[in-house]
Amino acid sequence: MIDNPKDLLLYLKNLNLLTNKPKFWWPNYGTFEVVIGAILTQNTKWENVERSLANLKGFLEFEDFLNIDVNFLKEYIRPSGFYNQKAVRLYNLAQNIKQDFETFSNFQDNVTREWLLNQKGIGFESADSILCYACKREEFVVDSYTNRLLKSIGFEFESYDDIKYWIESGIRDSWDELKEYYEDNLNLCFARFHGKIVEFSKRKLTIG
Ligand code: 39A
Repeated sequence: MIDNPKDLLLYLKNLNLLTNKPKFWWPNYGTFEVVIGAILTQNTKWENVERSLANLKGFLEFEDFLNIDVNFLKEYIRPSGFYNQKAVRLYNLAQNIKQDFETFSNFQDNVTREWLLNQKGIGFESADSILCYACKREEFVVDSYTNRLLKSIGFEFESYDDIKYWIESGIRDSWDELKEYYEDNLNLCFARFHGKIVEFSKRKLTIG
């Protein structure tokens, strides 16, 4: 029986779900491309995002993306759906990063969850994806897969933040036991834990 986040992590870890995946799971971890992917993946499959990212070749760096024409952007990201809305939101987000942080590196070091949540089109999941995978912060991403998996093992929560707190505090409380697997890097642990949940769910596996 799995009754805490550490046991869930160790159960998933045993399944070797991230073999042949990048170390931090999300492709091009620590780059502006993650910000683009975090918006594009809303309400669509990751495979559609990959098609959009391939179309955006040459515009994936922050400084290049700032100069993209919005109408071209709309066409490039068409495979991920809601492309008119997502293009305008992504374009405005990039301009706001430039205005408030000047460089992407400064954004990575100084952006807050509150700043992200104040941007149009960024909810909890997108904000935490950007913080964890683009800005290398100790933030766990909760998504519908996480919700469903926890429900299947008997845990139900009232809000996004309740799940996030349960997982993050559970992992922090067991860190002495877990840190040897994650180079004593909590961001690496949260990045891989979320990645394992997504890969587990996409393979339609179940526990018990
Ligand atoms: N749903 C998803 C994903 N599925 C994913 N990968 C596979 C690699 N990423 C990065 C984000 N969301």
